Amino acid sequence: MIEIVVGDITQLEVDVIVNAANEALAPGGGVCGAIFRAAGPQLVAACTLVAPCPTGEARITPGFDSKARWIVHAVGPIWRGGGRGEVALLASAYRASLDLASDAGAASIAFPAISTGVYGYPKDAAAHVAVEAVRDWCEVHQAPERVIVCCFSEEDGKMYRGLLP
Ligand code: AR6
Repeated sequence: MIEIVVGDITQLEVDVIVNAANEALAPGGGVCGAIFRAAGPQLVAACTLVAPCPTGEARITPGFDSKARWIVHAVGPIWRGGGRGEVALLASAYRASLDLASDAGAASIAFPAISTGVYGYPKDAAAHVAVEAVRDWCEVHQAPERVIVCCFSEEDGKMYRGLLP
């Protein structure tokens, strides 16, 4: 049910790409920087209309100049050792993204490994949360049919594949 792809999320042919955003929905580095570059300047204005976005939630905007029809901006938690609700907040960010994509009528969605860069969430722990949250959501929803996790390195891709049947 979950597909693992290694590469740059902005190059994927999907209806929705998910951004690992900050609460202000402001342009940033990492995958966020790549997505803002791909979408062009209109994305900044669109984000100000739907910001702020509390941690664990998500917002949707058009994809503008990117290949995607929509961009879902999901705010994952900053890792603070694991005792500050990080697991629940990360799972919630994945679920909120799927809800928005589903409501928009998207048939496909691609996620990056939310929170595992600048926000410091340990990669293996985040992968478990991501896979479980997506699986649980897909068990009770029809669309989007294709759910992709886009890993930025072969090593990350291996780790995710190891969690799938
Ligand atoms: N395609 C797919 N994955 C990528 C790409 C890409 N083009 N570039 C990086 N990654 P991060 P966070 C991976 O730091 O930890 C931003 O400034 C990367 O290897 O982008 O949620 C925001 O504005 C890592 O595994 O997001 C926020 O302020 C993953 O994407 C803050 O960083 C997430 O790393 C969010 O931090």
